[in-house]
Amino acid sequence: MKNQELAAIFAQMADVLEIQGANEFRVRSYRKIVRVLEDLPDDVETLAGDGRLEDVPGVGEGTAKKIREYLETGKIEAHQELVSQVRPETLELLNLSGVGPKTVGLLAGKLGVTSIEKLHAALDRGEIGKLPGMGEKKIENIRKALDLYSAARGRALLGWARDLADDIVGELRDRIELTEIEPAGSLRRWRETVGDLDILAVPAPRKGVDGVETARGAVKAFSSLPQFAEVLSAGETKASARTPDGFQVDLRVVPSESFGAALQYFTGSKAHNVRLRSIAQSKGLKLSEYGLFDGDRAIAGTDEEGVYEALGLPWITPELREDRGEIEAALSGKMPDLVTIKDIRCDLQSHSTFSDGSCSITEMAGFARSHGYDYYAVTDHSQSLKIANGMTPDRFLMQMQEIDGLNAKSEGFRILKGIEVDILPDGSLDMPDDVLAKADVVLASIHSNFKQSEEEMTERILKAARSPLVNIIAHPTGRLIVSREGYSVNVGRLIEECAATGTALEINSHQARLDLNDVNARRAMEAGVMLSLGTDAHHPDDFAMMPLGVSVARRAWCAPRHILNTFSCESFLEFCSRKRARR
Ligand code: DGT
Ligand code: CA
Ligand code: CA
Ligand code: ZN
Repeated sequence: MKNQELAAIFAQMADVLEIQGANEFRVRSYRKIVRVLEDLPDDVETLAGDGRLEDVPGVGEGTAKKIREYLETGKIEAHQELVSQVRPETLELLNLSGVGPKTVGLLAGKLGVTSIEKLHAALDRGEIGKLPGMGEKKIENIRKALDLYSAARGRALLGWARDLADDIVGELRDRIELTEIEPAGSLRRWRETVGDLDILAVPAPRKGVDGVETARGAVKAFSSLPQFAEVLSAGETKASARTPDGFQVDLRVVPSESFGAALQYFTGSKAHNVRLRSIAQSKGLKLSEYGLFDGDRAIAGTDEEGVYEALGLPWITPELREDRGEIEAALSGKMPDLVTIKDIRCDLQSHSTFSDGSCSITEMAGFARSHGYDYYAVTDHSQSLKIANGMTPDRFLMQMQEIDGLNAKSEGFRILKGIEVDILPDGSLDMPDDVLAKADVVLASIHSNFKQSEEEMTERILKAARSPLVNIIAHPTGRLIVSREGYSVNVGRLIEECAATGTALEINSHQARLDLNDVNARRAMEAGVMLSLGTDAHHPDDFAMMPLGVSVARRAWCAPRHILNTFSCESFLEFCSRKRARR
């Protein structure tokens, strides 16, 4: 839908005007249009086609004209004109959580702070405190936001990067014949963010053409891919290019006899490689991206398995290659039996039109079933989450009735009656117990009062975990990768409480969340807490994010038995009712 694109454009206009200190009524009128567009149930394109744009409350003649301009030309002149008045580096400051256009205007106007770098410097020089309204607390928050943003800056979300990698690999395969092509680096290890993409390729040998020429052909094909806005370099066997978003992709063309060694080397991590190299040295061997050598003689390198084997190790799955104990486990023959996507029988968090999802339960269920699942849980929001159209107890009861009806008509597939109930600021649940007791599964999570102290926040979540009705704490830390630090919950305490009460913790599998992350999920698993995977689907397409959640579970060393989604529907329901029975 064009609605969201337009909302983003008007929001940016409001931001720029506010940075410039424009008349606040003008700013407010743009913000209002943003809200109208975001909440509009109909497609603006359809409305414009029917000549009904001006009928939408809040859309005046001027706005309607701009919307039509966008629908016809793909841009709005007034927007481009406004944006050209501020530097893109200045607008980047808006990505800092808690820093709005007013603050940016102040920073730029009074201190000449017009970029992330300049903000760093100004903070170090202690200049920010001189600005009106900048107390110590606020400065501390800016510093935190800056750290968080800098750590992830220029890095892409894993899901986005994987889609890009698939596109590039597919397109390249269409254009030239390849014996091997494999994205390596952090992407192959399924790290939650990816700094740049490292692709390795072996072109197929061609009669009468030498290796140098085939390599050049591959570099040339890569350099002309439509995914790139700019080619940074293109040599004999190597090329680097950048997408329109500034994301860098490297191609390395390697000979087939060193493909395995190159794949091993460029998959990393650096820490894992350092360990492998020292194992090689201890055996009097030399490991590099060209192969494993005994003197001048290559003893492995064509495939990765061979490299590990020659070092006396089983092949180690890329998700574990972080030097977090995988070398020791491999040496002692104690590699974990990791969960795979094939073990997953359901999705345990999803939304429907009963709250902020965009499809009916029937549509979502149809898709989940065609996805190969045995069951899935509908978990709409509860009423205090107004922006998500949360359900009142009555609507939840109605929903459960509807699900009973659907289940009665279908065999071999079950829709679970679930809810994602809000944990209110005092730790109580946003739905009466007697209504929750009718559900098959209850997820509880935080969507308000993010700023509570660690003590308050932790107590708030622990209280929810202690409720016999709560089965799963959803997105337990609330972090959004890149854009929002989690709330200050003591994860260690939460894990203890969940272990004691038989409550599961979620690995929210949405690409922007992946919450719990790999490190915390591993702590939870080791403490005996069950983990639950949910894509938080608001649309059937979102179910496709499940592999991301599985990758977090794998990076957390989880076997199928640690993951609720590998259970049959009966066993899962048993898990849920066991907690209630403890009451
Ligand atoms: P990224 O791109 O920041 O998300 O992370 P990676 O892991 O993809 O890192 P990148 O692209 O800098 O390099 C790809 C792999 O190449 C890395 O995981 C391991 C290997 N590598 C790069 N530099 C070194 C190095 O100095 N020593 C060793 N042993 N390996 C390296
Ligand atoms: Ca990389
Ligand atoms: Ca790289
Ligand atoms: Zn949610």
